[in-house]
Amino acid sequence: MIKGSSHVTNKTKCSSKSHKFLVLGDSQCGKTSLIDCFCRDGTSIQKVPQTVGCDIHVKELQDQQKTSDSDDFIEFWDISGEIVFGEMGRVYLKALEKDISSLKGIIFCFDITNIKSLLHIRKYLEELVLELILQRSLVTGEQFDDINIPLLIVGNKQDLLEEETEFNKIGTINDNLNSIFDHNPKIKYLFFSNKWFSSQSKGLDDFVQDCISGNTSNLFMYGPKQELYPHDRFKNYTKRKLSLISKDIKKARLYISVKMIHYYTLFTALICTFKGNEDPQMHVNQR
Ligand SMILES: Nc1nc2c(ncn2[C@@H]2O[C@H](COP(=O)(O)OP(=O)(O)O)[C@@H](O)[C@H]2O)c(=O)[nH]1
Ligand SMILES: [Mg+2]
Repeated sequence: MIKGSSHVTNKTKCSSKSHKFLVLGDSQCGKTSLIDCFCRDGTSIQKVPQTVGCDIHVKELQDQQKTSDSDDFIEFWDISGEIVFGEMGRVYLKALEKDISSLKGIIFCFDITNIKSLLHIRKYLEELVLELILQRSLVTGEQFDDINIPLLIVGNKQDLLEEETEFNKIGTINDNLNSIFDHNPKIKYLFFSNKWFSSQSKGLDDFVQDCISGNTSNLFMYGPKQELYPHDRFKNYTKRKLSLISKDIKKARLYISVKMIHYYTLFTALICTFKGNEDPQMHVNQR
């Protein structure tokens, strides 16, 4: 279990021992409420302030789970659903990219009373998560295709699920997830409600622990090879591949220019030396 701790807004601890999780999902789907409950060890509060920009919720790890003597902690990057695809969202994602190797997992939230918020998962994965994976491959040198990040899908506001429609709703959610993820057996989702979160926290706790310890065999891993909507996927995949290639070409061009300057300088120096040696001699002979 993870030890209870604090909730920090717009603030991050500076330590190499942070384990980062990105919390994605549409505005008002319950991201902040979920993470707030989790960081307060299930003590639900009914009203959380609306996220303006990005909230970073911090939770400490228990002593036995720390990888060293330093203060290990978890950071949940909860970026407002309204801004995540805009310029401001880019700023927060760029900040996250700076320490991209400490990104341990992604929690995608949807509102079970609004199925559209689940369907938007494609956009979040294709436009944001693949971008982060691309950055990671550029920073760490890992193969773009081989990078996978654990993904947890969470349906919030379970208390609003009415008994009569619950069965149909779960069927619709399953159908949609199966069509998006091509019946991948590892794809799982959890339901949560901030009204009875303490009894449900184990699912989220287990996911976080597995991501941190690298015990990912039972988790769903999302990466460039994951089939999502084959058409869009192919388009985005090609776009990213081209961007990687163009970055390589830029690097190669820079390398060639530096080498050319180097050889040009060497060549000119040789000519000068040669001329410098020859000229006095010629003058002597002429005289
Ligand atoms: N009934 C119910 N309402 C919830 C639940 N979680 C969040 N809410 C409400 O949904 C609204 C948006 O929640 P918030 O956490 O700010 O969503 P965010 O914009 O995704 O961060 C708030 O009014 C919350 O009180 C839940 O589990 N059940
Ligand atoms: Mg919020």
